[in-house]
Amino acid sequence: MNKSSKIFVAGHNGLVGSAIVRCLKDKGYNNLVLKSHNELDLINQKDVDSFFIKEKPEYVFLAAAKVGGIYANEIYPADFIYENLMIESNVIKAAHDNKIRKLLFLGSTCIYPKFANQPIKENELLSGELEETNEAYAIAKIAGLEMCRFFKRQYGDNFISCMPTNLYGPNDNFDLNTSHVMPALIRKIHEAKVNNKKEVEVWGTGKPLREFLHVDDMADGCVFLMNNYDGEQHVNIGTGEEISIKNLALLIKKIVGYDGDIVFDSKMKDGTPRKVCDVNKLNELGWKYNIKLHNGIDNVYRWYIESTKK
Ligand code: GFB
Repeated sequence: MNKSSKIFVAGHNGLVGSAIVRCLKDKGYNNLVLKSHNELDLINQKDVDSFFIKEKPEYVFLAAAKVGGIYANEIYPADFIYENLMIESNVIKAAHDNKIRKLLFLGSTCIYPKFANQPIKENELLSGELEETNEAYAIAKIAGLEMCRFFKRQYGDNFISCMPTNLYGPNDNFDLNTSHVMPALIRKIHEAKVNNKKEVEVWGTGKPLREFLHVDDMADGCVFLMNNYDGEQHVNIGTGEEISIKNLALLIKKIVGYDGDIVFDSKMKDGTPRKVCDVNKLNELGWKYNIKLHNGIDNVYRWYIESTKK
């Protein structure tokens, strides 16, 4: 990409898309095409085709998706598989039809088998059964990365894919039912502190291990891949480090300055026991993450306080 390249960031208002826009602007890319959900419904193929014919972007970051945490995935599987398949099919096909220069598709490390060898290498894909709590989303994301791979193979389109690990950062979803664990615990522990609650309830056993990458690091990794990678296989983006949900809750408790108790609700599901990704492929390409977990959580907590000020 050069600084005046026309770049479409699909999903620019979300956690991931807004970070990619911040990163592109910081690096001096000033010709961005941004359409909100109301301006462009990516589920409607005719609207997507007309948009691409009119705007003719050169580069596309496909960050738009229907996303959510373990509970949202469990209660809305049909919405997760349908909306994500429609978004990715419409954008990838329109990108092909309009011969755009390059597209980066963003998936998630939940595409890997529940009991994949850890750390998870890219070639573990489709080597075993999926984690049932996010199977619908995972199948949609697997379809998206395979669609990119097959359009590259059949037509020579320069469509690449990356699989970020669990992400967190500003503009995250803090709704306690549909969010991921990081924003949920930041909000729950903050509200317990403010309201002098004796304890905070964490879902599951606290035993699962998760890897967390700050979304500003993820965005930097995506711009790096757009400029430096043209391979057929997808690329993991992560830190290669993991933490238990229990220790994550204790870390957030320390950062927030909450002195109540952390208790566990074992009626809620744990989901996959581990999903730390192997980041050697990306490291060997020349990119590593920067934002350490403690600093990242501190950054998001300060953003959350500012954004919830009355
Ligand atoms: O982040 P999370 O919802 O999704 O849950 P996954 C991670 C772990 O945190 C699970 C536990 O073991 C949850 O039970 N947890 C504890 C909580 N307290 C809470 C809470 O208050 N809220 C939430 N949400 N979790 C997601 C997939 O899996 O990974 C998505 O469902 C996506 O589709 C994402 O792929 C990257 O990490 O289990």
